[in-house]
Amino acid sequence: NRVPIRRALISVSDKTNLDMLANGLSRLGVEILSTGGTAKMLEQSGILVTEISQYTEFPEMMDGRIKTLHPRVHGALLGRNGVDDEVMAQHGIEGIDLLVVNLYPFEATIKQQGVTLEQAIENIDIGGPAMIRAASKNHDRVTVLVNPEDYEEMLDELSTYGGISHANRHILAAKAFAHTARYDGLIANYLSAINDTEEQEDFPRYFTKQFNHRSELRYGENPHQKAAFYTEQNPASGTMGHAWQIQGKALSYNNIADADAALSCVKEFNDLPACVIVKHANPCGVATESNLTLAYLKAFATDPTSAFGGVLAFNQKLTAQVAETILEKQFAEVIVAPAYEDEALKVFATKKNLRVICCGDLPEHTKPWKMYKRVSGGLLVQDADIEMIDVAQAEVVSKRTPTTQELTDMAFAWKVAKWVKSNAIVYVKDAQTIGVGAGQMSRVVSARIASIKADDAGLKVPGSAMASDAFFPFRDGIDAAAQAGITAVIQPGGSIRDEEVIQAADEHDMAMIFTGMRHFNH
Ligand code: 93A
Repeated sequence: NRVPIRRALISVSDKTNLDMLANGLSRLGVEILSTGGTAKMLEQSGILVTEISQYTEFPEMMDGRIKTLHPRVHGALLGRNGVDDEVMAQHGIEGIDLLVVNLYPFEATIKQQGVTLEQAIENIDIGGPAMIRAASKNHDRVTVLVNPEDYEEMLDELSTYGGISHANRHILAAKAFAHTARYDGLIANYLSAINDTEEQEDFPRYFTKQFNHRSELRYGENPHQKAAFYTEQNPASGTMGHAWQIQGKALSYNNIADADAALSCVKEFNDLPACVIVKHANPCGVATESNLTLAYLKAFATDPTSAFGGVLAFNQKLTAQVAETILEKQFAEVIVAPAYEDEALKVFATKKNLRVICCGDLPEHTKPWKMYKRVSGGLLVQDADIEMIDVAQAEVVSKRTPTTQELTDMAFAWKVAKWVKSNAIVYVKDAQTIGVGAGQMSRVVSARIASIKADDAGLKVPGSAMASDAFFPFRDGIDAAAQAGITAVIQPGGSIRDEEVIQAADEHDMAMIFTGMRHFNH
C-alpha cells in the first residue's frame, strides 16, 4: 500500500533542509509546485519548480494572504483515489501526493520585543494550515511533512521503496494535526492576553459588544483622568446615548453625567410641562407648571445660587420664550430637551458656547437596564431603579390623613427624592421644590440643609411636604422638619423605630405615608 509521489507542493517559511529535500525529489523525478518565496529560493538553487500561481492560473494577492487558497490546490490535496478521479480530470486538477508546509512564524513573531498586534496578525497563517489539514485528512493518498527533520527519512523511504507506506502517512498526518492545533493554541492565547491588557486600560471587551460606539472625551471627572463615552448600538429615544448635540462646546464627562441625572428626573413628570436643574449630579430645582417658562422660573427659584452653571432638562419641546428666559436669568452649561422650536435655537445661537442637546421623544415606558459600578478588584451590577409607586396606594401611618394638596405635593417630592443623592430630603409645595438636602451622611442634616436652602432662596417652608429617600432612623429628622413648618411626610418606612417616628409626626399633627419602597441613589 505504498503510494508513489509524482507531484509535491512545497510552501515553507522555515527554509531549513529545503535544498536537500528539493534536490532529492527532483532526482526521483517528482514535479515540484511552490509558492512565491519558496519557488524563488529553489530556482536560485537551480531546481525546476512550477509557481503555484501558474498552476492555479490565479495570482498571489493581498500581500500573500491569498496564495494557495484555490480549489485547484485543495482539490489536488483532498481528491480521493478511485473516487474523485473523474471530477478532478474534469476540472483540470492534478493530484498532489506530497505536501511540505511549515507555517508563518507566529510564535517567533510574538516573542520579538515591541511587536504590534498588526504584525502578529499578519503572521497568522491561513493557507498553510488549510493545506496541512486537507492533506492530513486525505492521508490515505497524501503524505504531509510539517517538520524539516522529517524530510530525510521520507526521502529514504521514497528512494528505497518508490512510495510512502500507509503507516507512515498516518503517523505524519497525526503529527500535522498536532502541529496546527498547537499553532492555533498559540494564537488563541496571544489574543486573549491582549484582551486582558486592553480591559485594564480602557473598557472590558465584553462590554464593547453592547456599548459599541466610542467617543473620546477631553478628560474624565478631572483633567488628569482619561475618559470616553460608549453608547449602545440602538439607544432608546430620550436617553443620553441617543441624544445629539445641536450647538455649543463639546460635552464633557460631567456634562453627560449631569444631563443624564436631569433627564432621568424630568422623565418622572409626564403630565405637565416640567423643568429640572441639576448641579453636581443633584437636582437643585424641579418644578411643573402650565407652561415650560413658568416651570423653569419655579425650578430656578428653588436655588438660584446653585443653578449657576447648571444642566437644565425639560420634558417638552422648548420654546423661544423659555430660551430667552433662561438666558436672561442665568449662565447654564447644558440644555436638554426632547425637541426645540426653530426660534428657540436662534435664541440659543447667540450663546455659542452653550451646549444644546436634543434627546428625542421621552419614552412612555422604559425597560429595565443594568447599572455597573467599578469597585477595586471587582464590578457591581444591579438593575436600574426604574420602579415608582403610585402614591395613592401608599399606606397612611399618621393619625391625620393627608389633604389632597399634601398628597399631590408628596407624590411630587417622592419623584424628585428618587433622583437626589442619599441621604435625600426634598421639600415641595405646589409642584415646586422648596428645599433640597442631598448627599449627607446623616438624614437629619439633609433635612436641616433643605430648610437652609429654602431660607436662602426666600421660599416659605410652612405647609410643604417632605420626602425622604429612605426611612428615618430616629425622630430627629421629623422634629427638624416640623420645626421648619413641614406638614406632610412621605418615606419608605421600615425602621425599627418607625413607631417613635410616627409618634413624632402625630405630635406635630403631620400627615405621614409609607411607600414601602426605598430609593437610595449614590
Ligand atoms: O497568507 S496565507 O495564509 N495564505 C495562503 O494562501 C498561503 N499559502 C501558503 N499563507 C499561505 N501560505 C504560507 O506561506 C505557508 O504556510 C508558508 O508558511 C508560507 C510560504 O510562503 P513563501 O513560499 O512565499 O515564502
